[in-house]
Amino acid sequence: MSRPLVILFNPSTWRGVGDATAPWGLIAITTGLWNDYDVLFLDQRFDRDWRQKTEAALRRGGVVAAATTGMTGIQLTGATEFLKLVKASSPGTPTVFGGVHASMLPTETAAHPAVDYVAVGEGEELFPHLLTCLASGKIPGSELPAIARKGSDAGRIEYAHVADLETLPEPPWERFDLSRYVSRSPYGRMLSILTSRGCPHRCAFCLHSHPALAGRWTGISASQARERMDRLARSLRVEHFHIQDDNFFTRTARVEELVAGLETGSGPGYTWTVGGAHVAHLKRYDEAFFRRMRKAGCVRLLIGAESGSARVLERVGKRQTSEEVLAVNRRLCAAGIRPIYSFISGVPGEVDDDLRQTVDLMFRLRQDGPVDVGTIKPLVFYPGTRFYGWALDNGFVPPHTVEGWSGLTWDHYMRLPYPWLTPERRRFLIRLYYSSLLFNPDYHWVSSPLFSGLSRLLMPVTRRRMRSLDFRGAVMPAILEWVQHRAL
Ligand code: B12
Ligand code: SF4
Repeated sequence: MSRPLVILFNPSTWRGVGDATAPWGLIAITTGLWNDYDVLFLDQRFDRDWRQKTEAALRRGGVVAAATTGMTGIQLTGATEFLKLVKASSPGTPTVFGGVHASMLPTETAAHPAVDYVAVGEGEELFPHLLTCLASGKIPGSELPAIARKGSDAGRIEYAHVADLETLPEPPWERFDLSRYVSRSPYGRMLSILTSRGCPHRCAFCLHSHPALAGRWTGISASQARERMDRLARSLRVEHFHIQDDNFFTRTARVEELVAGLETGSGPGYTWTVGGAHVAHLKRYDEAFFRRMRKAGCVRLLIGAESGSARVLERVGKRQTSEEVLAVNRRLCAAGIRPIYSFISGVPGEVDDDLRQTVDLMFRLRQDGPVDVGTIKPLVFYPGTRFYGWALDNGFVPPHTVEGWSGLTWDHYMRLPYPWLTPERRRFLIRLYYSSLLFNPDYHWVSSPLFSGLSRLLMPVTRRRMRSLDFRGAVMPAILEWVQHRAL
């Protein structure tokens, strides 16, 4: 007799842009399944025939659940398409929605006609429990408080946590075709990975300001991280890892042990970038340690600088100062690690002077060496975050359907229902964003010789515009905006 089947679906992120990040969340929740279930794993970005495959699986029967993940924004379009297809083809097949968006808005997500169950929080232990219930024909009740369904009492839903990443078995990488998540990068064949989850900080725009997540951090050990990277490098010929942890540097001892292990001999044979670094942790390291990190393969760090204004940093709850950012920047540049920064605009209460200080910080960072100062991105108020509460108090009327949330991305900034921003202010923030993009001729997310050439040519104008915050008549930012909209 064939084993029960679970269908897992990863919806597309940006359509036109070749995002190849592996869906680690979905992969992680299969860890405990393989003994009892078969898994059909579909990724909308790669499986163009996902509809046919889903229908064929449902026709064969024995599907214990069809489940999707989803971040707020465009992924919700694919997620709901998938769930609707399942319900249209096989109304009796239980459907499950998990991941960040559903976890933040469980009752609303469960109200969707094509959703039976919402998995709230981390799924490694929760999902197998839910499947056991479904496979035996039971309706999950109070024994699974992190499962929401239609009519669930919002006050009783709990957020599921895994105790400690170190104690979880390694996800079964070999079960997946991970080669499709290996992409090209300036450092060779690149794979995104994670070695930790969570962050001890609570920046008001970030998911980690949600009460269920606040302060939590868990990571695999240095030796587990090393083994994971070595193994993936060997099996997939990976030359560069993009470590997408929210806050990789949370545990100093773990970082030091990992670096000590990797720096030996001629290095690990691959390089790595860290996608989530906070200056509050980086400031602990001196230049000598950064040199050791460079020897251990670290080539880039993506640092959330957010703002040059102390007032804004305080409002956000980002525990750092511009002087600290500059000091870390100098040490990283001296050690040969390339920093990439990210900034935000549209923070509640922000005035032009705050933005001027941000621009000033960007100019100062550039003085120390080859730095990608990054962009100043207009803030989107995501559900579950501290600023989301502020947005609701200030007239934001959120969508009330899953589909409605799919348009809530900064790419639709002009249309976001944020009544505290006039159309002129939005236009200004968008122009600032695209001008800041031009301020990065070698921006790693763009990597186009045409963009690099043009932005170098326009640098004197861009500098003037950024300094004066005057974008009237700015043609190039408008063209970039048009191009980006078409690509997304
Ligand atoms: C990789 C990543 C991306 C990738 C996409 C990944 C993908 N495969 O599609 C890229 C680079 C494209 C991306 C883009 C963006 N991202 Co992003 N991204 C991440 C990041 C760093 C890691 C995601 C991940 O793999 N996590 C690890 C896994 C293990 O966790 P997980 O996915 O949450 O899964 C667990 C649970 O949620 C649950 N689960 C998940 N799915 C399911 C499904 C079922 C059925 C069940 C039972 C359980 C379950 O179980 C899993 C294991 O415990 C997270 C931060 C983070 N560390 O999570 C941000 C994060 C998800 N991104 C975020 C944001 C804001 C964005 C952007 C808007 C950024 C921007 N300004 O442009 C864009 C939006 C793109 C879009 N809307 O399409 C926010 C999400 C906010 C929100 N409400 O959705 C996060 C949480 C960052 C943050 N700290 O605020 N991102
Ligand atoms: S430091 Fe980064 S990951 Fe941590 S709360 Fe702030 S923005 Fe989120």
